[in-house]
Amino acid sequence: MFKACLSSFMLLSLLLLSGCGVYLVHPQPGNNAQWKVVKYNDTLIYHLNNRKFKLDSVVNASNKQVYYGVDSFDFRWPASQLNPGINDVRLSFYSGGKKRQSAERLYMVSDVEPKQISIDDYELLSHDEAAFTQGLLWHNHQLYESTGLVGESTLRILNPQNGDLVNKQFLNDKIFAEGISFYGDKLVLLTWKDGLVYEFDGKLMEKSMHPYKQEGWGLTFDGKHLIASNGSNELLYLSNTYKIDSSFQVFNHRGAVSYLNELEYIEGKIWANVLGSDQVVVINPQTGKVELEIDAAACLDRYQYPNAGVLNGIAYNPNDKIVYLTGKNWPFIIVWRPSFFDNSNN
Ligand SMILES: [Ca+2]
Repeated sequence: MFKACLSSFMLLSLLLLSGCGVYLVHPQPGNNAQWKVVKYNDTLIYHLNNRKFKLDSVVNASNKQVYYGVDSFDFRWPASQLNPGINDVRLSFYSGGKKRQSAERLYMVSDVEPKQISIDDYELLSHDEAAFTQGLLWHNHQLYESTGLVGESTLRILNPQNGDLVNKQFLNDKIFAEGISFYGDKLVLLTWKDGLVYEFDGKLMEKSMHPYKQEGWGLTFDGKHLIASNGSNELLYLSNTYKIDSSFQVFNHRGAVSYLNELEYIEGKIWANVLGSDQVVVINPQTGKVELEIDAAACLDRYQYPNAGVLNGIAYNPNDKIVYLTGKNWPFIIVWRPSFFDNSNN
């Protein structure tokens, strides 16, 4: 008797562990192995294998919400209940006195389809084609640039009127420099995989060095916090000791927007270029939704400049509402005053 009970218990445990007996019919698994993509107006449909007993109730494990009176072998659940981004959905299904469980990782996409715009009516500044640009910013009427590669990393000050080099400092030849941002009067520099963040003064003199326990990509400042990218679809709010305070996911109507790289905080939004493209996405930091996609591909003739790499520099002069864009080994810096700043009354 004990043996029989034990066997039943083991079988039930196995069923619970494997989620056997109930499965998600819709949405179908997509080509993303990490999660299933869900849209706001989708209905999630769970199907009960055992057709003997109808569902009595379903309990959402995350908020303990109970759904009664299902009276069906299927459970239909509006996807609008989910949060934007990744949702780990664990549901318990009760029928015929038994409990079955399901666990799904679902990705809720944005309900906003980003407006697509290209860059028009712009001017060009000269840019050092040897500069492997990793960060760009405007501060106190000067452009600051960081360039990468081990043994070649530099910090530079450029004249925003013509792009001329004003100051250039070679950095520790062991590090791979990444994004930069001013934080008060400190110029903060991330490194890619060196586990370090450096502080300089506005004249590019090194002041201090601190641990940074992750990959460094882009960096910007929203007036209160430093915001960093790490190559994923997450943006990180950093503390004043360069630890992660909080983070949020970035997504559009198709799914997660990964490879976020160089950043700039512009008029309440975060602009980020997407590694491997000439596209800049404009992100609402309150929601993580991409609201605008700016395509800079037409600005650079890659046949004429075959050595030009990816777009990787975004800076902003808030006084004159001018955006500066450049890339790794680009021959110029784009100087652009977007007309939509006038339309939004900013
Ligand atoms: Ca920047």
